[in-house]
Amino acid sequence: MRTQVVIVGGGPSGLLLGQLLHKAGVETVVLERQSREYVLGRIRAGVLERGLVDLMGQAGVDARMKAEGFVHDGTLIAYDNDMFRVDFAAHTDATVLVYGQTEVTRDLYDARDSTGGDTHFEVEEVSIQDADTDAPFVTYSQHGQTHRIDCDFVAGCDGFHGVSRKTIPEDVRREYEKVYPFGWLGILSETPPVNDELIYANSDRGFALCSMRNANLSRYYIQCETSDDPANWTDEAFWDELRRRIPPQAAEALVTGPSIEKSIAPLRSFVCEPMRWGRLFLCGDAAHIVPPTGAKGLNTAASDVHYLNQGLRQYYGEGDSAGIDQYSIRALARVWKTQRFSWWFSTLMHHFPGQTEFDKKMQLAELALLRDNNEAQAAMALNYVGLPY
Ligand code: FAS
Ligand code: PHB
Repeated sequence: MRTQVVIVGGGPSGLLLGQLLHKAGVETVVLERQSREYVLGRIRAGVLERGLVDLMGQAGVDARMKAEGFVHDGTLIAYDNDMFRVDFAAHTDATVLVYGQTEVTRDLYDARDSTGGDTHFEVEEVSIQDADTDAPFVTYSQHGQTHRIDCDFVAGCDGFHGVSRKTIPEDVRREYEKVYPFGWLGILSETPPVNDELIYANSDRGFALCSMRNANLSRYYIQCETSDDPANWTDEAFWDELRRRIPPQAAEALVTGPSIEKSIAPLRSFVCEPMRWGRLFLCGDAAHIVPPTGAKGLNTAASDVHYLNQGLRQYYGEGDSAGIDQYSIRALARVWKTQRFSWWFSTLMHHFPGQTEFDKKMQLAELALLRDNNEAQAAMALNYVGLPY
């Protein structure tokens, strides 16, 4: 079998790239390790930057998100039993869209089906071969059969635990990592959100986040021990702890109900350089991970896809390889800026084990600056709505 671009990974990065390349007449094959149901069962990101919304429009997949997503032009920051608002519209010309990653992925799968995209689910033993030559190929097995796909390029969109990053030789790769000493325990509940905008809370008991998916589907997180287990938490214990971490006016307004999903995500900052090796390009979580505090994981995957889509269109459309040659440099320039914002916001909002009274004072001073200073709010707003591509 032969195709132009093999995309390893059928998550949002791979599917969005596949749809954008389809629009340019570039043929792709998507190889996904899990079943479609499994992929669509993951509960992950909730806030979309303008750049991702625009890309979904370019891919012709934005109708439902525009009809069902919630436009947010600000967010609340809570500390010291009170809250203040960061007004995105006052500082930027942009807003964010609250629309779950699950729905983004569902829309992209539906579009791929309708455009006849070739997607193989539940593949195993994917192996990227000869990526450092002009004739790369990918082998994989499925239902006991081994297959080979010859191609021009491979897009490694297979997430942090995929095979693509590890295909780049260790002596070529440089990896940067910071592991945070806590995780996020998240729940989904069929209850009305506590507020019509997100609430990020810094409390002495730890971080909390009040988010949502729609008018009757709320998403809440509390900072937890890295060794914690969702099974340790009854719904009642979760709600009680959440109430202790958000200001009284929010705690009193909280509508609780049974959780329909409960999971713990570890927090890490991670970047792999370069994001290209020969004819292999890394996109999204395959190349970088951020703590979800700044809602940058999915959104930084989108800017990678933007740069790679541009480069491949230039290659196939004009025979010019400048775009793909610049891919890693262009993508990493924005990756490091979203890493910085995610690290800054995570450091500001969480209670670090062993943090000193001085550390706490630094957090409170930074929060007071953010509350009172126009330029500090502008800097946060610009990063939150999404730096330009
Ligand atoms: P993904 O990991 O989404 O997709 C990779 C795909 O590749 C998967 O479907 C996987 O099954 C497949 N794959 C893996 N190995 C393979 C192989 N060898 N062969 C074939 N396929 C393979 N971001 C936010 O902005 N906000 C959040 O709240 C948030 N919460 C998160 C919670 C968790 C538990 C995790 C893990 C991530 C979270 N993220 C969050 C980040 C997340 O949204 C990612 O940034 C986003 O999924 C990135 O998309 P992809 O790059 O497509 O990677
Ligand atoms: C979510 O709704 O899942 C969400 C929102 C904002 C974040 C992280 C997660 O920063």
